[in-house]
Amino acid sequence: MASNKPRVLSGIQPTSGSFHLGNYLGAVRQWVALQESHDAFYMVVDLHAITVPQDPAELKANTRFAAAQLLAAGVDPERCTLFVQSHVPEHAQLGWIMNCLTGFGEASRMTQFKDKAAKQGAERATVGLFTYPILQVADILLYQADQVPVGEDQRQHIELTRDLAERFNGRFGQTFTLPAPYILKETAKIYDLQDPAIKMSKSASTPKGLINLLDEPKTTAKKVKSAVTDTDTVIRYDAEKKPGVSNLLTIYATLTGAGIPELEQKYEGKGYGALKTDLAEVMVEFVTPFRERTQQYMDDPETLDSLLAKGAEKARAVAAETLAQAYEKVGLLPAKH
Ligand code: ATP
Ligand code: LTN
Repeated sequence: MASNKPRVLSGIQPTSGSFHLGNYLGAVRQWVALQESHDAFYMVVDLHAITVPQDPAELKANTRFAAAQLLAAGVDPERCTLFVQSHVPEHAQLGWIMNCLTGFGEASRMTQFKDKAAKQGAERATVGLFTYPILQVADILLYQADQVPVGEDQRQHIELTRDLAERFNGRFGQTFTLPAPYILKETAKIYDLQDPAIKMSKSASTPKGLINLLDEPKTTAKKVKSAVTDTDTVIRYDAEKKPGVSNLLTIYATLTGAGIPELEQKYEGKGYGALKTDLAEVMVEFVTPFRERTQQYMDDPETLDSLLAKGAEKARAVAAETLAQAYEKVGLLPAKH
């Protein structure tokens, strides 16, 4: 049945065995909230994951791990459509159309591409990595999404999506909805615990600043306790002057629902040690059941796979309709049935 709720769509890559805290606070948490008020489509973007070299067995395992973690975080297949990108071939198909609409210079300006290509060395970066954002455009437009819940690092890709949707609509007639980014200011960018000037990322130079949700809770507690702060002692939110402490306050506030002013008051006159000890405990309380739930889904891959198959079927019904419209508009001759 068609829903009259606004639609959201987002994706996460199965490029690691565990989500990190930045993924959760920046994106997945919003996915869970939005499935209540929106017609939500969430996917594990395995086609995006192969834009960098992958181990086949690991990719397969990580795809299930990603789905299991989404379920453990509260993504509910009864209230949204959860699927794996490669199960819906329309993504690659619309991706091609979008490739043919994107300027070479335009794609060259994507900062994530530039960063990732620089990391690998220009010779080793693939054309797939170059067109990564364009596949993301297809992901979003196929579902006529109104909003896309992501972290700050994805803003430019959503802008590209709007540009290409407008271009297509202008050239071929109204076809695609222009999506808006859904980026919560407070958690748009979670920082590395060892270097609060850079975003928390799975490709961090040292694992000490990266909180993986599936790490041993003891490891997590240790990482929180050794987070870099500053030489001052006052616990106050000031993203510019006190980025380390501010990051810890953001994490604390988001996980507990406490306000930042409330936390500042609670820790008035107390040292960083007290804040870190308490936050370590909050983290452990969060990750312990999360790991258990993820493991339960992993222990039953058949159920997991059939749940993903159902999701793909639901997704495909929507995607196929949009793709047929796009093919028709572009002038591709329909195959005779
Ligand atoms: P990484 O930098 O770890 O490689 P990514 O952006 O390539 O992350 P994805 O798994 O594709 O990894 O990201 C999933 C979601 O998590 C995206 O919406 C992204 O914006 C968000 N995200 C990633 N890191 C952070 C962060 N440090 N703070 C807030 N959101 C983040
Ligand atoms: N590039 C995104 C993952 C992604 C995505 C999407 C996000 C692929 N397709 C569609 C939102 C909508 C990232 O998080 N690195």
